[in-house]
Parts: sequence; structure tokens; C-alpha cells
Amino acid sequence: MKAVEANYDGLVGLTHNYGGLSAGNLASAKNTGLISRPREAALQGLDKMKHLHDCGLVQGVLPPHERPFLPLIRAAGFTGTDKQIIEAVAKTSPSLLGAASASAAMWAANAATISPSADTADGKLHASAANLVTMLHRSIEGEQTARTLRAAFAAQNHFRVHPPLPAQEAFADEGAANHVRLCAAHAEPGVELFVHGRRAGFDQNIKFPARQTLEANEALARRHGLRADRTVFAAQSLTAIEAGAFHNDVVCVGAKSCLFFHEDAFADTEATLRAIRTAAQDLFEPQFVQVSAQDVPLADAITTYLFNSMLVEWPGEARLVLIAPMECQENQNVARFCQKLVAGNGPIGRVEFVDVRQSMRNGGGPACLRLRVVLTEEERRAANQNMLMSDDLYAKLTRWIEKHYRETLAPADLADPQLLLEGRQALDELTGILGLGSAFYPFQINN
Ligand code: SUG
Repeated sequence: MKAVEANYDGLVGLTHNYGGLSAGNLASAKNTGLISRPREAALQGLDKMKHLHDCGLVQGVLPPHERPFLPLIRAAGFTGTDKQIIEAVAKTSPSLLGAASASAAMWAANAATISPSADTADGKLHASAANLVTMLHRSIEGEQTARTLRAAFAAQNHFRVHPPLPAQEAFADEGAANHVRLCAAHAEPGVELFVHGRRAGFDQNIKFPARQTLEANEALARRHGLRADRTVFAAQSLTAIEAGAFHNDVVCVGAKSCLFFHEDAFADTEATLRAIRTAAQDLFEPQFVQVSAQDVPLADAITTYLFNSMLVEWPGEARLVLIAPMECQENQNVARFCQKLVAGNGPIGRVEFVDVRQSMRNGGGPACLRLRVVLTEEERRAANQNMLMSDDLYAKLTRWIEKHYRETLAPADLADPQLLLEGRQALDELTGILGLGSAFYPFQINN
């Protein structure tokens, strides 16, 4: 049986803005208060999707979430009409309005953790929506994400969609950004690597929050029915977290049998690599591309997001392709390293650069924007076809973005009650385009 690795990208939302909401995410902090360009951001993301689709890869689309998210604001005690609520929260609690308005669901790598059917005990694809409890503005994503995944993968004979883990710090979970699957071929059983920043408990004595716990990872592996001997749990290094690697995918990416990572990514690199080798026994020989701080200083890795690239098996090419942010070309150390990387005989044969600058300014690179879903041919047929990229869908989404998205958005614009109405009108139309029915968003359900 054949299988492909599909990329499901999050569409950038209408409220894409620079709220400075993520402690430990250096780009988000640095760009706080900048004027964002939601339309440009959405088109940049859509162009990346179209490019991969044009090159023969399977590309899916995940819809933005409803923002500002009034249920959060109401839960905090604001009452009245929607307009009154926005006006009141803007005046008395602008940071709550900021959290309720983030378009962070666009970073689909945080939406869920996916285990392909080749790895699971019941032979189904398992997906667990992430609870994202560490950051207030992201803790409101899980429920809607689960709804999205159920719409994308509804066939229960093929797919099992789990709700987010309990919303408690012990189970802090940020999805596939801390998960890597290695394999010989997508259809064959693989090794799943789960990376955590800390263990449960409030004992983290570090500069920035560690957003993934070992306990969450263990729970995900159990839920998904993974084989213990093919599962590896590894700790992130504190050095990486404190340098701004708030998710492991800021310093590490893997595909097929290749793991591409910075030497400072893991707390114990040797033990991690040994465990991967042992788990891969009889399946494949892992290929480790470990990048030294001498070649790429950690600070450069984090500002350019070299490792937040998509590592992709490209139709017609023998070696993997790294789809990296443009920022990598603009940094001497990283640009030089990329040339050296492809000149060798290693598993990565080419680097492509893409423009996702609007997302990068909030700490989201090409790999943050996508959720990888390995699908067998049958599963691909069973998935929601309306959510898969096509020339027609691309044209529709381009028109939709151009019609509804604002060109610019300043933080003060979040106080405009009109933004809520614009968002609802646009998302209502989008549920039609993506075939999601008319009871998909809370504003549709509660009306
Ligand atoms: O969770 N940024 C996101 C970026 C997520 C990147 N994802 C991966 N590495 N996979 C975050 O920190 C910033 C929002 C703001 O500040 O307005 C933000 O949420």
C-alpha cells in the first residue's frame, strides 16, 4: 500500500496582528505593536500551499478560528451585546481582547499530534488536538481544532480524532511542533519522537516557559496506541528554550529517515540519537544531520528559523528538499551553511526559500504553518475532499481573502466592533467554500 505525507496548512486569520503575546518567542516579543498586513499574510500562506500543490504534493487547508473569541471574553465576566462587550473589554482589559483576537491557530504545527495508521495498534490514523494551555491566547484553540479535524477526517473506520488532553499544566501540549516521525517509507511503520521541555509540576526554574510536558507526550503515545519499542521520549535542552526555542521545531525537523537538528536542541543528544537508532532497528537506518554551533550559532538558527523549514520528499527528486524561510538567505552564516548542506552527499539535496515574513514576525516559519498528515490512498480518499487544495480552491480562497481581509491592522484596531462582524461574515462564507456546514463556528452554532 502506498501513502503520502500531506501538509495541512492553517489559513491566516482576519485578525493577524502583532500582540506580543508569547513570552519566550523572541520574534513575537520584538515585533509587538507593529502594524500587521492580514491580507498579505494570508496570501503568503496560500501561495506556499499552492506552490506545494503545483509540485505534486498533497496539500490541505485548515480554516482560521473565530476571532475575537467572544466566549473567552464573556467567560471573564463581560456582558451585554457583542458591540458593548468589545467596547468594554477594549477599555478595561485590552490584554484580554488581544488574547481573544490572536490569529495564532494559523500555526497548524501546534494544532494536533498525528500518528499515521501504520504506527497504531488499531490500524487507524490517530489525531489529538492540542490543548495549548501555556499561553492564554492559544488555550482557546483546542475545541475548534478538534471540530476541524473531525470535519477533515470524519470516516470513523479510518480516523480517530481525540479531544485535547485535560487543560492543566501537567498535560501542557503544543502538538506536532514537538513531535517527529521517522520512517523508511510513509506507508511503513515508523519511529515517533516526542520532545518535551519539562516534566509536570511548577518546578521550572527557567527564563521562558517550557510548553510541552513529558506527561503529555506519554499520554499521546498511549492514546494513539503506539508501540513502546518504537517510541522515543526526549528532553529539549534548557539552552535551546532559553535561547528562544519555545517549540522543538525551532531547532529540529525530521522527515523519512533523516533528522536535521541543531547540536543544542536536546538535553542529551547522544542518548536521544541512541534511542532513535534502537527504536528504528529492523525498520531503517536513521540519518542524522547534526548542525554545529560553529556552522550555525544557535542565535542565528533562531532568528532565521533554519530548522523551522519543511523537510519534504519531493516528487521526482532522490533527496529531500528543505523549504526554508527567506530570512535564511539573508544571514551569512546560514546561507553559507545551506550551500554546504546540499553540496555534500547527505539526505538533503536542495533548499528552497519561501516568503512567509508576516508569519515569521510572530515566530511562525514555514513548518509552523503546516500539520503533517500521512495518508494511505484509501485514507486520502476518505478525507474531506473540499479541504484539499486544487486550482479551483486556490482561486476561490484568493478571491475570498481579497474580498474580506483588511490590508493593515494596528493593535488599536482590535477595539473596532466592526472587525468582529467582518470576521463572522467572512468565516460564514468560508464554511461554504470548504464544505464545513453551517454549524461549524460557535457564532454559527449559538445563533
Ligand atoms: O505559539 N506565536 C506563536 C508561534 C507558533 C509557532 N509554531 C511553531 N513553532 N510550531 C506561538 O508563540 C504570537 C502571537 C502574538 O504575539 O500576537 C504567537 O502566538
